Amino acid sequence: MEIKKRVAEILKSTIASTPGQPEFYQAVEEVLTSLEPLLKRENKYEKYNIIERIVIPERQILFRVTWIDDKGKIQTNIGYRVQFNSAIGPYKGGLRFHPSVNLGIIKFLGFEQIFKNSLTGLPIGGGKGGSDFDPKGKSEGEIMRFCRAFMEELFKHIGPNKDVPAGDIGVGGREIGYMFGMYKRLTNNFEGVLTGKGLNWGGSLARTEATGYGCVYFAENFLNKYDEFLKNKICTISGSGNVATYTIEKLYTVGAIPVTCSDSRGMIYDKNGINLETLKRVKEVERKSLVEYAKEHPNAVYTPIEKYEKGRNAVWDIPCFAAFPSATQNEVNLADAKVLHKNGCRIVVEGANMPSTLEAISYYQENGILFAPAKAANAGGVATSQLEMSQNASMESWTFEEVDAKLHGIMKHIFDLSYETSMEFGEKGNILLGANIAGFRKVADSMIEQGAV
Ligand code: NDP
Ligand code: 2IT
Repeated sequence: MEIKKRVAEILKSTIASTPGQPEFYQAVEEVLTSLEPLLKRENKYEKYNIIERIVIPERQILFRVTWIDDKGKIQTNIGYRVQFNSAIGPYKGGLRFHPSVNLGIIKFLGFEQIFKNSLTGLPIGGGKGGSDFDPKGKSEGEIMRFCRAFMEELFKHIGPNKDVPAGDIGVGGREIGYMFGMYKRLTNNFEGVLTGKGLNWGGSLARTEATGYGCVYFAENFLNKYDEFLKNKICTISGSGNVATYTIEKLYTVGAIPVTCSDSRGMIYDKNGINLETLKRVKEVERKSLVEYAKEHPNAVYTPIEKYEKGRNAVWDIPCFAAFPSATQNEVNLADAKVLHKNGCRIVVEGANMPSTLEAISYYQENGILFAPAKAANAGGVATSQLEMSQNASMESWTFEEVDAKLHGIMKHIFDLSYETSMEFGEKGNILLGANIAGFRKVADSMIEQGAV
């Protein structure tokens, strides 16, 4: 059968068998479409039914999380862990705590993670998990009780050679700490079952910074191919969490000027550059809204989301050379992409997972905007998680400089591999295609070698 038709057929059967998961279909469509040139060239993937198999998780775990709030009332949430693919290593991927979490979201993230992890060149499979628990407005005690309750079930399904979760939206060092404590209590094992741990108890230096730093390293590798660079360039960033903060930090190091950040309530435009110290204090320490940032910096412009133009993200109105969407999925749509282009944006670097809609991606590609897709650009986080696993397994701890140097090397490897693969398929500079094909090939070939499992 013609490949295009076969891909359409698999997409259709995926939709029919897993209703109500639009984000998952979007991720599947993006990956399968870029695989078409490979599938045309090599018939082994069809022969071994790889595409049909790879879109189905090896296992998905759904569980009730029951915990007690500060008023003594019993609260219930849903917990998820999707163990998507273990062809090249134990399942690896973050946990997201956000009210929007559902099975489709966790599946899209888990599916993307398979190829991202493969691209790093490290031995890690793909998985993702989380809960619809909303950490906003919860007390410290409630966060701890929720994390303990979540681990009370999750511990049965994870392990250092089985599945190693980490953070994602709403899950940072604090939550990893509470979950690790509970895992240890339940299993009586001190082992590297989670990454993003505290530095006193098995965490790796530079893991906190890794995703954001990695995005900037990736952008520099990409731009260097075109004799361009970030120095003295205006950059816009969405989000103000882990990824956004350390993207901003590294942008300053390379001499760029990061002028925006945002959260779920609004955005800041600080034309002389975001004040990193205030940002870290307001978001990491005080856990408050960016309104507080605006109060301290009267020159900064704060726009609440009620004031955004309908169907638009106001961050992308600010003219920039490089845009780093680093908050959440589908935060750059076609209308946003058009404004970025009109204002002369040269490159979009995805810190978040799937922040661009399929229409926005096509628009970048048709209009000469360099596109650094999430699974390549933001892979520095999970790669450094694997470095944490490696240190745990060998009972070593490496210096910040050692880990950062390895991260540098890994981001260069991911870029080179994606770029070379784009050339191999006659699509020079199409990093989306290069990343998808290179990430897929390693996993798919491993699946073939491991037989019908
Ligand atoms: P954080 O929880 O640290 O920060 C998330 C930020 O995005 C916050 O500023 C939050 O606002 C904002 N945000 C979240 N959801 C929405 C929404 N629906 N609308 C508007 N703003 C929103 O998460 P991370 O920085 O860790 O993750 C950000 C993105 O990066 C996610 O897509 C994640 O999957 C991806 N990622 C994370 C990695 C990591 O190592 N942490 C690795 C690779 C990718 P508020 O403060 O108001 O909640
Ligand atoms: O999306 C991601 O790559 C992450 N949230 C990090 C996963 C990890 O295991 O470090």
